[in-house]
Amino acid sequence: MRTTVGIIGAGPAGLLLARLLHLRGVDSVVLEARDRAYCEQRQRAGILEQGTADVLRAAGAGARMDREGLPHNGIELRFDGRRHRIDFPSLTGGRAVTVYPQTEVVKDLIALRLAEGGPLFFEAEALAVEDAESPSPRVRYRHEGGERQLECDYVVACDGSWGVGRSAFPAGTARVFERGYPYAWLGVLAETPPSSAELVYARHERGFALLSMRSLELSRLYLQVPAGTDAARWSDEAVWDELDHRTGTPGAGRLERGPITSRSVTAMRSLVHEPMRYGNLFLAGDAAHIVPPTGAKGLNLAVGDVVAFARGLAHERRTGSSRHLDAYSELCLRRVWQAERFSYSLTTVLHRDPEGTEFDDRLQLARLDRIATARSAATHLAENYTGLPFPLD
Ligand code: RFL
Ligand code: PHB
Repeated sequence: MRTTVGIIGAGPAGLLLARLLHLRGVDSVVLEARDRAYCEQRQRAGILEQGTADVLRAAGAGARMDREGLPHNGIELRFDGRRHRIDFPSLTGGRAVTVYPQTEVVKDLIALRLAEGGPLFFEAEALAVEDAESPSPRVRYRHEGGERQLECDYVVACDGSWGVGRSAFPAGTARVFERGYPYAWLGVLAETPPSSAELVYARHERGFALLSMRSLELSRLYLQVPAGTDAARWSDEAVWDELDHRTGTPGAGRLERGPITSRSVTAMRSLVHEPMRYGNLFLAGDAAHIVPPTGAKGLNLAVGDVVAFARGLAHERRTGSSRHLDAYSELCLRRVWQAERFSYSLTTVLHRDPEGTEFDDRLQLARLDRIATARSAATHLAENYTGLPFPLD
């Protein structure tokens, strides 16, 4: 099989890239290791930056998001018995975010891809990218019991943090910058209306807690837990009690409890793979970088990468100049490092470091107090949370 762009992975990055290329008249083939139901049900992100929502609309993938997504104009910080709201539009010249689950973004993009008739193969696992430095790189993959080859002009590995794309960089051509954190998130999905209209980020002596949502009927809740925690060891009652304890402030009321339908523990790490290109192989999304989830940046970074690739390729086709495509890695990495910085900073100001000292506690409170009292500090948070400009914007 032959195509212009071979895309590995049908997560948000791969699916959106296929759609953006289709709209620019560029053919592509998407190879996805898992089945469709798995891709559509994997519980992950919930927050779309302003720019991400705009890109989905421009790609014709925004209709259901605009009907069912929830526009959010702010978040609430809770710390030291205080509640403080950050109002996005007034601090950013009108920008906001949308609560629309990643599962739904993925469903919408899969439906569009199948409707437009573009090739999307499920249960097609890429095994290796070969001849990446040549003008015709290949993806070797397994599908329907046999091994096959996809010949391409470009390969974009959108295969997440454990994919094969990264391993096609020969030794010495890339560097990985990485950082771990001594804590993790226990995330639960609960069949109960969100107890607050906006997301609540709480810093507490016993650890961080986040009250989020998937819809007006479904809550998504997170607790900081020690790295390596077994989710099964937390009873439903213990989860609710701890959420109440960490998010409770005078006047906040108790959380509305409901059945917990899923639970999982997510490790926290930061990782950047530099560069994001080798020859005609490009990395996009989690394949190139990981952020701790606190800043809600992962999916939005993935969108920025594939927008940059699609714009760069379209520019080359239109003008014959590979200038933008050549700058892909550099342009994406600038935005990636800004998101790494923001995610790190929000993570470390809100989580309890088990090795931390009382001095660190005081410093956290001082940083939060600054956000609550200085417009410049609140503006900084709001600008980063609602999203910095995409490459080539
Ligand atoms: P994905 O979604 O991991 O998709 C990669 C796809 O590639 C497939 N694959 C392969 N296919 C073929 N051959 C192979 N060899 C393959 N190897 C892998 C996989 O099956 C999969 O379908 O990566 P992508 O597209 O880069 O998207 C990235 C986002 O999924 C991720 O950054 C976000 O979910 C991160 N994230 C959040 N991001 C936000 O922007 N806002 C949020 O609110 C937010 N909350 C979160 C999050 C991630 C979380 N977890 C679980 C890590 C909350 C959590 C708890
Ligand atoms: C989520 O709803 O999954 C979510 C929201 C905000 C975050 C992280 C995760 O910062």
